Amino acid sequence: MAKAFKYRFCAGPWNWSPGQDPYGPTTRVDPSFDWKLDELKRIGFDAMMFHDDDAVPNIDSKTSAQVLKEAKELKKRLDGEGIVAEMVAPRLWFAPQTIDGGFTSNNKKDRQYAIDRSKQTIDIARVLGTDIMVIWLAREGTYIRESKSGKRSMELLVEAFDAFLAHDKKIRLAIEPKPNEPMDVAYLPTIGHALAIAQLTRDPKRVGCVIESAHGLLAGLDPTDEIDFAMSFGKLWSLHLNDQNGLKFDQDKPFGSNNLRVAFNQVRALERNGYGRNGEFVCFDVHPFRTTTPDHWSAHLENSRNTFMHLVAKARSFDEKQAASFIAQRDYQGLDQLVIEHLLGV
Ligand code: XUL
Ligand code: MN
Repeated sequence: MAKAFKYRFCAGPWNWSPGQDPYGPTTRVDPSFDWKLDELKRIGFDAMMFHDDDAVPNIDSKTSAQVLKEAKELKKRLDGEGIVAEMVAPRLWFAPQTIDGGFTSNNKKDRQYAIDRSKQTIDIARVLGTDIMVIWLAREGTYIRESKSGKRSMELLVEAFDAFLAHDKKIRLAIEPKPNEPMDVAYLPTIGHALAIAQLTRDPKRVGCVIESAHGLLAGLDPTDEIDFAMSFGKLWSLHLNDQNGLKFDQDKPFGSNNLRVAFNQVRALERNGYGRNGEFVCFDVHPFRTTTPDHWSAHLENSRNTFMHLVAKARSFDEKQAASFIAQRDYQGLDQLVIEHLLGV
């Protein structure tokens, strides 16, 4: 474990959300992009992740030339501030064309909209200097399973991914799986599904994944296993750390907020596997609590980073020799208490 290694941190503009939920309106006035960029710098983060319409607002009302012009202006702006664009993701789930899904919609014209918009996202990524397009397959699934053929949906996903890989010889597709919400049941619910479908594409090496802790938990999995699995394939290209209290709506809680031990194990896996050594960023896909006032508007990000760094220290100071000895004796009771007391600092 190289102790001098410095993690680099990242967040998206949507992580300063203004407090709305399905049952109530915003509780804070949405700040400007400039404010968010200043705030990202103030808290010492290194990179910003973008949806296509974070990079170019009202994107569907603009021509391709206008979109690229604005992307170039943004790139200049980011360079001036010393901030890297970590990835760009097509925000397909807001558009009227995607109410029945994007790439797996039952309507051919609407599927084409999803493909064209994603190709444009790749063009934006190229301008912003990142080779990662994150694909969260928000509406690729069903409300009732009889409405689509699962096998046909897989073919449509592969067709779309192949179109993206052909559109740009350098782009890497990072699939962000999530098992449900907004759909009842999603296609590609786990990292295993994401990496399996990669094998059906024209260039499996350029199809990998991003893990979000909460999404793994929603699938009933331990996100640590998702990390280890993806990193066994060399395919964990980004990371959305956060937390989640059981199987309910996607909570995007601060990292470690709900289960410190699960967070510790995620950090330990990242340390063991050398996450970040190929330039990957640690992103926090977290949201402020609805009650947050504007003067604490970045606390969830700073706290997530602080918790992460405390857990890095805990991972590095964990008594591996003692742990190995418990493992050799199959004394998992002893190992269990070793972890608990280490986390408690006693
Ligand atoms: C949704 C989610 C998205 C993606 C980016 O649950 O996590 O914000 O991370 O599209
Ligand atoms: Mn995410």
